[in-house]
Parts: sequence; structure tokens; C-alpha cells
Amino acid sequence: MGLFITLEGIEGAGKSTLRTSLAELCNAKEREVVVTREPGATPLGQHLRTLLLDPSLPAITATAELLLFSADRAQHVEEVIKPALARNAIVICDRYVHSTLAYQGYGRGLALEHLRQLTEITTGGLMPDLVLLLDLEPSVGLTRARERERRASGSFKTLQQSAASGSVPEWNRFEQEELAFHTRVRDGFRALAANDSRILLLDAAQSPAAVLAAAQKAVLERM
Ligand code: Z5A
Repeated sequence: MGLFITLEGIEGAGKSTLRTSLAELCNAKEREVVVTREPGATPLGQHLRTLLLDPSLPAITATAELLLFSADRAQHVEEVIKPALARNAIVICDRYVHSTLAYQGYGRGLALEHLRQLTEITTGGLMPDLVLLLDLEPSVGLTRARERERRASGSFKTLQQSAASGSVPEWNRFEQEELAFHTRVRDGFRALAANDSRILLLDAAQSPAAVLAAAQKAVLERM
């Protein structure tokens, strides 16, 4: 029932951009399309998202972080994803279980075996039909994300400028991680793709139109 597509990749890789254009494409095929994301797609998830991204939160352990993402997912699957798939909708979800494997596994160093067991519990075994992995050099992704925030807020400071002025950059907890963390995450996503035929690796350094064209082919095949 339905078609379950997830979008994965590092910060600023272009997931939100692709999710909007893919939704337009699927809508044109006269199928119900449900666009959603993790964390934060349910009322419970919105509270958890605020906690998870809060840069002022004192250090939380990798396991505590994992369990908060897992609570968000358990609620999201039951409240949003399963009902939509049961209505035969196309679900386009920005981040899902592969983000947990890449960020909490490869990024934070938690055991992949444990993460897979927990994922089985939180999703009831519901896995995507297609994973579109936007692969990009982390420095490029972070620059894109910061430029987007500069445009939104009208002000922009590089990490160095913030450090020099003594001000704290208003980036979320993940954006504040070192480049090495984002590189481990990116390498993790690529390792997952190498061993899973459901994951389609897309070169996210291409133009948005080229990324959409590559994704479109795979989506239309599955529709
Ligand atoms: N996380 C986790 O650790 N474990 C989990 O299990 C889950 C999540 C589910 C959520 O952050 C954080 O939670 C995330 C992982 C962690 N942290 N990180 N890093 P979020 O939801 O706030 O943000 P995000 O998911 O990382 O996405 P993002 O920053 O919004 O990036 P994006 O959606 O991939 O990119 P975008 O907004 O589409 O594009 C960024 C900018 O680049 C924008 O100005 C675009 O116009 C531009 N863009 C987009 N595509 C292109 C191309 N092709 N060329 C040039 N410019 C482009």
C-alpha cells in the first residue's frame, strides 16, 4: 500500500528543496502526497525537535539523544506515516532511520547493531521503498545552510567572526558540531548506500534541476 520515499543526507544537501519539487511532481500524477519530516512532524515531535536542536542545552549523552529521536519516530510512524500509506498515499519523508544510523551511529559512535534493533521497535519494521541520498561535501552543505539562514535573518557571521567577537552563533546543536563530525556522517551515509539497494545516491553538488531529474526517474519507476 502506498509508496514510502525518504530523503537523506547531510545538513544543507538540498533535502527540503528536493522534497518540495518531488511533491509537485507526484501531485501532478493525481496521487495523494504526504510531505513530512523528522524530527518534528507531530505535536509530540515538535516539542522533541525544540529540545533536540536547542544550542543552549547542556551536553546530552549520545544515548539520550538517540532515545529522543526514537520517541519522535515512534509517534510519527503511528500518527502520520502508516495511516497515509494505508490510504495508498505517496509519503515523502525528510529524514528517517538512515539519519539515525549515520548521525548516532557513524557520527556519535553508537553501535549500529543496537541502533537497528531499536529502529525495529520504533518503526515496527516499516522501511522506505526508496531512499534518495543527497551526497555532498560537508563544507559545501554547511555553507549553503548558513547562507540560507543569513538570508532569512538578514545577518551572517562566520564561525571565526563569532569567535572573534565573543558572540555565540545561533546555529542549532548539530550545526555547531565540528566539520569532522559531519564528515563521519557523510561517510556513514555512503557506507550504508554501498550495502543497500534501496538507497539511491545522488550527486547533490549538481543544480537543483539536475538533482530532481535524477530523483524523478527513480520515483516514476516505483510509481
Ligand atoms: N538527526 C539525527 O541526528 N538523527 C535522526 O535520527 C534524525 C535527525 C531524524 C535536523 O535538522 C537534525 O537532526 C539534523 C540531523 C539530526 N541535523 N543536522 N545537521 P534540520 O531538520 O533542522 O535540518 P536538516 O535536516 O539538516 O536540513 P537542512 O539544514 O534544512 O538542509 P536541507 O533540507 O538538506 O537543504 P535545503 O534547505 O534544501 O538547502 C539548503 C540551501 O541550499 C538553500 O538555500 C537551498 O536553496 C540551497 N540549495 C538546495 N539545493 C541546492 C543545489 N542543488 N545547489 C545549490 N544550492 C542548493
